[in-house]
Amino acid sequence: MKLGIAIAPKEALPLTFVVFRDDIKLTMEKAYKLGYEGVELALLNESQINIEGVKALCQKYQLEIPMISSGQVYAQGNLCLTSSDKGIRNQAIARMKGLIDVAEQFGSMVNIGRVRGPIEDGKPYESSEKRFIESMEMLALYAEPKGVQIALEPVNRYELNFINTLEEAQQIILKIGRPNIKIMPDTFHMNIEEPCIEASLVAHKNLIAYIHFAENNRWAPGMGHLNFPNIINTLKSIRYEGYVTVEILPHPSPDEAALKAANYLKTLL
Ligand code: LER
Ligand code: MN
Repeated sequence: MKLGIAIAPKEALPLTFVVFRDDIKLTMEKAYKLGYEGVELALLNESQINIEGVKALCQKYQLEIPMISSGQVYAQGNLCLTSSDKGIRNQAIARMKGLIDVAEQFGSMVNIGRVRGPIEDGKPYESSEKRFIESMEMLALYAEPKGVQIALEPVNRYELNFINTLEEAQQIILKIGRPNIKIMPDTFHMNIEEPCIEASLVAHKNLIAYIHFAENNRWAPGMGHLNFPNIINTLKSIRYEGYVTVEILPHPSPDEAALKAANYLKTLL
């Protein structure tokens, strides 16, 4: 398994769950010094980074960009894939295609977390689901020739009322039927939604492509009550070899959170 850390450009809203919201060069240097192997970039749109510049930083600091994440597209851009407003839906699809183009440049995946959007109030589940399935099919077909995988992230019920568990993600992936859509568990959400974190990881092992690590309180692993030794042993037992990326609050400070997470997880991985 490889260790990653989620970061965002300086302009990102505080709602983004990243450790560092700062100059990308500075945070990539910090990630490298702390022993992280990759950085997940949370982007609002494709023009937020200079691709060649970030490629050079990846070389300099021996870092990969395993994931381009899209939480800001929903949190800041208010765009989502289930919207009954066709204009908003099309803008969300266009925005995600832009992020897929960025992902192609770095050999990254792209995540679909909150940007999938909610089941709209008072409207039937099936119509939101249908819009989501159609949008995902379009995105998967766009991403496929670029070699980009799309990672669908179950999110807890207090943040979104659509796709809360790994099983719900698996069922909808089967309905979409595209081979480049996988599951991206996040231990913070799993702690709220899954009957047993370890059992759910085992049951969905064939679809898991990437993982977010955060404590029950969204602080760094080791600062809450999740059993990370057990979770990591389970991931080893299913031969998971992808990234575990910390997506945590900058508590007590960004530098301390990044250091605590790295120190704790390196001994376990
Ligand atoms: C938000 O809670 C989260 O986990 C993100 O990765 C999903 O957009
Ligand atoms: Mn997450």
